Amino acid sequence: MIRTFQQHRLRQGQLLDGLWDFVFDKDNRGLAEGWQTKFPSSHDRVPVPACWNNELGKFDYEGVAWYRTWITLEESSHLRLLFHAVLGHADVYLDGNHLGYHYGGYTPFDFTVPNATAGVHELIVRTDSTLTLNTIPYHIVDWFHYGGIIRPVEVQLLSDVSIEAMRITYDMTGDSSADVRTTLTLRSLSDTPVEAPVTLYRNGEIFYSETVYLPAKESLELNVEQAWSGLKRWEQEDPELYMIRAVAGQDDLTDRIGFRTVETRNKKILLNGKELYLQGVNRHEEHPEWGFAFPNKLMTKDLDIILQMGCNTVRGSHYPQSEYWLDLLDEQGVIFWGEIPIWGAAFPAEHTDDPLFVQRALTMMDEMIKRDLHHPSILFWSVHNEIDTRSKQAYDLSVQLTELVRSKDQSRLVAYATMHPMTDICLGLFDVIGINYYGGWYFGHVEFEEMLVKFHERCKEYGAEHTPVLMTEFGGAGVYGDSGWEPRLFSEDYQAELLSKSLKLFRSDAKISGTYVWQFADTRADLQSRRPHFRDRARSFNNKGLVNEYRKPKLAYRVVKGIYKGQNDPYDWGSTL
Ligand code: ADA
Repeated sequence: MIRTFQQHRLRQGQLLDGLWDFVFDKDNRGLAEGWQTKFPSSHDRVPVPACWNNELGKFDYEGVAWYRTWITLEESSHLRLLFHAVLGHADVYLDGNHLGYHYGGYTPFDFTVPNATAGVHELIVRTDSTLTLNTIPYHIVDWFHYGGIIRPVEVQLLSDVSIEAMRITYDMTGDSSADVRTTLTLRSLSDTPVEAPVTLYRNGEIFYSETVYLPAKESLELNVEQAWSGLKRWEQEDPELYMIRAVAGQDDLTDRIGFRTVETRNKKILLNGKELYLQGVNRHEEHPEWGFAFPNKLMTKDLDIILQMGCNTVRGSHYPQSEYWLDLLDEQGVIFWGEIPIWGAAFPAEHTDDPLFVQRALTMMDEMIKRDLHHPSILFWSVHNEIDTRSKQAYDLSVQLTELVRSKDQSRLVAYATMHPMTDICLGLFDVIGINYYGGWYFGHVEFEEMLVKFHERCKEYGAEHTPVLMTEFGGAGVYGDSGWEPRLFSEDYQAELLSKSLKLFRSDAKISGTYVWQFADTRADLQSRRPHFRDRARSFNNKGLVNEYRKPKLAYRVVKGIYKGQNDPYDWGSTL
């Protein structure tokens, strides 16, 4: 399932899950040799959705690969092909015709083929996972960048009138009342003008209906504005959700919303007017067996573990995570920080303004907001992580991205994570500042308090004295199972002690509104054979997880849980770390 609930009851559709024909195209020979030679009889088959790097013998391939499957139509129909996520570049062909191209990795894209004929159709996808200086992420990145069709592909049959999009926004006008705007984009694929009855439901009850007229092959926007009362807010302890369903002619679409406000005041983040203290972890949606094609069942387990340790928030490091995951967070009242994969610890400033890179960044941001707009759990849209925010290029990129976000969605806070708190020139551009700080791991620990005093001074200089600050990353590696009597680097003991000390420090600073431990689970690091970076990643993993890659708890998990749950830290660390 893509969501935890069904989005369509009338629209027919099917997931194209299963084994697809598959070939690598190492030398990028493309179409020149024709479709048949692309799939010689010896071609492989791989599962979709999946990452090819998880299959035997394909571990370290980065580059072009072709996928093929077949679609059978009983009768002529309007076809919609919906790709929920394909890593990197994707070109889609139906019966040899190029339907289009998408660049991205974690957001959906779709193509409509009106009047597709009855019979069997060949669907081919060319993907390219190559990372370069202007891809997002760019080629140096601290996670294993897989390749493949990582989320489901859906084939839907559209009726003559279909619902292309539904956008619901609101302004709270009181504790339990809101002005609600619902915008439906309807599309006609009919050769003649059509009329369609439209009905909107809230939790199964009609709140609007009208008959609309659509000229042949045109789209129409229907705007409904209403004042709603008797609403229950989405609160962390009681996350009330509302199902909104649109039916237009033979088509339907359901989504889910929650009513809440989020604002900042005097360095605090307020949810429904109440001050929040955030206790969280950074979570990659990654697993050694599935890569980024993360199964729903494991999402439930991840969330159980995260809730059990007393978290009320998760940072989706470093890319848009599955819609199913966001649904679970909505249902459990867990706050989410969403971001796009601009990961810049080593990204040279002079490439940050490459027009193609900027264009890709804006598109990714736009697509993420479009996809996730209705999730009440998302409070933060974060535009980049650890880029060189001392540079003019990063400043300009931040201006463009923050402007885009604010023009698309004003119901959330615009954020970023900086690794240059003492030299950052972008502090004044955001609603929330995240600091990534690896004291005690990459450098000494103790300067932090002094640094923070100076940092708060700098915030004043940049007009950010009231901007809330979150510790968005901190931690150290602890190899699962390596424990002993002393906190050696890379031992579970060292990691646990470092996190205990860091958390106590950050939690004692009233100007910090929350913490995200780096990280929830160990994740695969980039291939060292492919690129010479991250050679300190023992086992080729980023071992800073509180649990290992199979979700087994380390000492640090128990220590952070103790702190987040307000119990005393039972460990007498006794070292001078
Ligand atoms: C950075 C980065 C993370 C991870 C971390 C680390 O802050 O944002 O993705 O690489 O450092 O482990 O060093």
